[in-house]
Amino acid sequence: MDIQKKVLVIGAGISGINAGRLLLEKGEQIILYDDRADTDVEKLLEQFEDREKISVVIGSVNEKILSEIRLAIISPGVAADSDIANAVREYEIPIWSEIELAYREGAGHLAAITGTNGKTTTTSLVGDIFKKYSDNSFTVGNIGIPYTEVARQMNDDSYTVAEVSSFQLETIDQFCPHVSAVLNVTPDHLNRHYTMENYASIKLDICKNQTEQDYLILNYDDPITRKMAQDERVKAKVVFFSLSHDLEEGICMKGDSIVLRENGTEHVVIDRKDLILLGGHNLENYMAGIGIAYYMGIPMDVIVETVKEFKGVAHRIEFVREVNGVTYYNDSKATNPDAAVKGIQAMNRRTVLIGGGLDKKVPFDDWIKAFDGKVKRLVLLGETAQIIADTAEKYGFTEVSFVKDLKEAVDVCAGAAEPGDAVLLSPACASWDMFKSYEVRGDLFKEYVNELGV
Ligand code: UMA
Repeated sequence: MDIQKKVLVIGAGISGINAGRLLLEKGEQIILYDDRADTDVEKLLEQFEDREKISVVIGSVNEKILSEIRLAIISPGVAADSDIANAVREYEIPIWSEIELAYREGAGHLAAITGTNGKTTTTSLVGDIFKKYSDNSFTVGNIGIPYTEVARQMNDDSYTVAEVSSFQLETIDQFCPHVSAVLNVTPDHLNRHYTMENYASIKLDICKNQTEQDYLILNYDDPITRKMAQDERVKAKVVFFSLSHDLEEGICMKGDSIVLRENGTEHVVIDRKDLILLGGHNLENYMAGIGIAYYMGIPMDVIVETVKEFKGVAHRIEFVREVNGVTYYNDSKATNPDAAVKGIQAMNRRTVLIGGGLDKKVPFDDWIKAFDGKVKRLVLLGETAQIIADTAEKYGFTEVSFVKDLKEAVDVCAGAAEPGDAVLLSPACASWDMFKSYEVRGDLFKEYVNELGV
């Protein structure tokens, strides 16, 4: 990267801090920008070794600063059409996503996974497969480890899997995985991307730099991802996976087994009884993960061995504890209605359900319809509490409690549930109206559940 002027890093969360550190290591001068008026600048600077080469700007950037920079690295949480991004663009300064910077600094074999749901589980599975295959592997991105944190440790032999969100794909330039995957596209983040067409289109950008040598894994059962195969941006070889169709080529079910079919050859990969994670959505995650690892060149025996051992990720329909005959599950990762549909579908008993959170302007109808007589009481908190209650009422569901915080939610659930019931935190919304992240929300839920009856 040929940069004499400064680099502006937009957003001082974990992406911005790690992008900043990488740039400083390369000898760049950086300006770190954040909106938050209460940012503790001294504490922020403590996170960098080379403090002379960094300045922090809070609130807004003036013309002088803009004239000093030639590249901006944007954090995923900052919208590509935010005031700061627009100001940078007016000066014709390129804006790269944090993953773009990491990609240019990284090396080796790269797989990247996007989709509305299942991407963390699938990324984690592929990460485990890579780890079993090679001592030189990395699992990065939206899953929680910024790509820029480890990019400079990579070499030509490294195997990396990146979970990438639409926020991160919005400002890529040359980013090019050898195998990419779009698992599914359902309503999410419409407050940021406005329309489903735009949201889906940003997701498909994952493949825009791929060539005929590369692979794009798509879900055949999702009408949006199935149609993506015909998009003019797709140059890579398309491989479909399907839970409900028998595919001539690709990954699908044959009876109870997952099979991978390629050029007339069929690999019987694994029987579903040998899988730990339950539910159709997890079979899809397994199929996608198997396809991604296979087309990354990982031997099938390594794939099968890892798939058998894979136990899933925290905050995804995670068993917490049984108290007084009531089973508590943490599904804090259900940050949109489609994920929450899967959460409630996985319950096989009467359930007291906690929902609500940040308003992403997405409809809750499908989630409420999926209650299927199982939900005994809906305990609501956060920005969307009333919106969800109104939607529920539309479908005749009125067993609703409003609570001010998660602690009260757990107490109300403990009071409402009877032995044999489940309590499920599966909010259908992002956490950011009340918590720093869905992990913090899920950890707090587990903490409160663990305090019950003590
Ligand atoms: N900020 C601004 N202006 C804005 C918005 C934010 O200055 O308009 C500042 C905030 O004040 C804060 C910083 O930016 O100081 C936060 O940056 P960020 O929101 O980009 O968050 P990071 O801490 O860098 O974490 C990001 C991802 N966060 C988001 O996409 C919102 C993390 O994904 C990811 O794990 C991490 O990078 C490492 O790659 C989280 C997530 O919830 C888990 N993602 C969404 C999802 O999964 O649905 C997309």
